Amino acid sequence: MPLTEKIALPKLDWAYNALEPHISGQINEIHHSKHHQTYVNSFNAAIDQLEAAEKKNDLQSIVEIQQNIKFHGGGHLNHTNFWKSLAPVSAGGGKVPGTESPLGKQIACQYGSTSELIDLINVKLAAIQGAGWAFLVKNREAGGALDIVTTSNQDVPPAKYTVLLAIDAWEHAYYLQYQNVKMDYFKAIWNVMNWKGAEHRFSE
Ligand code: MN3
Repeated sequence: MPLTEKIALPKLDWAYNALEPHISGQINEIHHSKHHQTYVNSFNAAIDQLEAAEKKNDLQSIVEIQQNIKFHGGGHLNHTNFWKSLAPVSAGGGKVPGTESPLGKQIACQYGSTSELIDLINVKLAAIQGAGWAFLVKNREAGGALDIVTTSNQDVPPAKYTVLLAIDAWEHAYYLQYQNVKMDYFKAIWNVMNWKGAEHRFSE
């Protein structure tokens, strides 16, 4: 069955250069208008190809196309979560949840403090081999407990999780600015982390 509508590149809530100096405008522009757009286009093309292959009962193609759907569809979902996870400092980016907020309380309960949670996520980001993602998630099957999940390539977190924050650990997310020093990128990104959005998603 075809989808009822094509997926589209989401508009950003901020200008490409609004996260500077932590993430350069050049990175955001290429990342959004080229990389993410390619995931969108390739997913839409693969959905059409799947329909054609299904009509021909072409099993070999069906299997191959589904791998493309997983990769490009995952790329679209992960990047959509990534853009929502970022905010300019002027719009509250980097401002961690207060201890009185539900998310702040849950962080304190499980990790001690937001800075300890950030350190832990950075350790997991550093341990990703090759391309991948780290996510702060809420486990809806475990009473809303927080968890840190990493995935490879464009794999998405299991559906029982609500993504609160998504961090892109692919080289294309930092290389133009940070080159091989990816830890500097992982440290800098917390200055523009949209915790307000995370609090909203946590409370949904
Ligand atoms: Mn990316």
